[in-house]
Amino acid sequence: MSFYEFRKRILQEKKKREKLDSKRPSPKRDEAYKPEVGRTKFSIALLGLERAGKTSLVKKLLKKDDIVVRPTYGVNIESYQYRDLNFTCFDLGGHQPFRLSLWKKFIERADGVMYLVDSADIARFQESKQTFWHYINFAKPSSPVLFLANKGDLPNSKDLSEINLEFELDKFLRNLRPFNVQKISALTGQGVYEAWDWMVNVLCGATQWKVNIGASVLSDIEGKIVSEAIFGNPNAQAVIANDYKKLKELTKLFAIEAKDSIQSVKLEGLYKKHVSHVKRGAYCLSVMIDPIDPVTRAQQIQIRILEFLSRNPLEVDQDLEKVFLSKFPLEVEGGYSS
Ligand SMILES: Nc1nc2c(ncn2[C@@H]2O[C@H](COP(=O)(O)OP(=O)(O)OP(=O)(O)O)[C@@H](O)[C@H]2O)c(=O)[nH]1
Ligand SMILES: [Mg+2]
Repeated sequence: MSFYEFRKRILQEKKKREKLDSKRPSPKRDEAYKPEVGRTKFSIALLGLERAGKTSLVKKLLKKDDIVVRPTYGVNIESYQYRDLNFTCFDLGGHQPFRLSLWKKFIERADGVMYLVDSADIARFQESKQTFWHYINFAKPSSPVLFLANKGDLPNSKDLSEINLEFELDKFLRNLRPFNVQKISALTGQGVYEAWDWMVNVLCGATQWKVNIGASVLSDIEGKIVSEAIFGNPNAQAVIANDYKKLKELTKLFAIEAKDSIQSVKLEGLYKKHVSHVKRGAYCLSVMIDPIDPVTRAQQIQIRILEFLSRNPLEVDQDLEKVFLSKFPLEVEGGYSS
């Protein structure tokens, strides 16, 4: 069968399926994610345009380094065992005919979704963004979604903050599902296991859907510190005292760097911790979080706090820890346990 005949056939099938789908009840949108304790089998759908690196990721996980990757025709279904758990990976072909004919039914079945983008292929960001936002609607309302900026080994790959802005990932702000963004390289393996761990932890309920914030600094756009806080008990505070000093310096530098942009986000590493900076309008807010926590979640919370502060300027000199914990008690864990 020629490619065009094949395409014609799947478009016909797609029309038939859409007719059937329109008769099905739509899923509830208000169910929060609840992990099922004791469950050991999960399915993960791997999505992304062709050449994003889905098959390479599966190959890396399965340690099949000797296999040459070829474009996926249809879907590869692979079993992967990790930490006594069994995963069925739906490695879907990214070419458009497969997106149209196959993606929806696999996404609907999957317990978790991973979306890969080639973070060096700027020319296809728009297409990838539209594809992501279109197909993510078919995921179960509560299933975790992990957005993977792949090909992080390439020198021209975009960093996480640029990917966040390009793909408008802030929109997950109003969404109940667990969501995270990570940078990986399916070729070198960089970040691959950390990414898988996040998905596994969310599916098994090991990671609460919370962000553990160790310290926070609010500055104005000149870099002048307006409010600051180290979270948690005095012991934990002593442990991070040095990092906290560094956090203040980094916040100032970020404020100066981001001065001319209306909004900006950046993620930096600090000894075994992450620092996430967010700038909106007149303020910059930085937080120090554990690398295991979802960075995107931290940034979403920061953006909401900045929006809150710009509506309520009189409360700016309030204790920052109180602002976090009173506005986001179910989402923010104050202080590190160490
Ligand atoms: N430099 C670099 N190349 C990568 C990386 N991941 C994948 N590639 C290359 O990108 C090309 C496409 O990779 P695939 O794994 O086949 O991509 P795919 O998303 O499965 O593509 P389809 O099956 O067509 O949907 C291959 O040449 C890979 O070697 C990466 O992290 N870094
Ligand atoms: Mg493939």
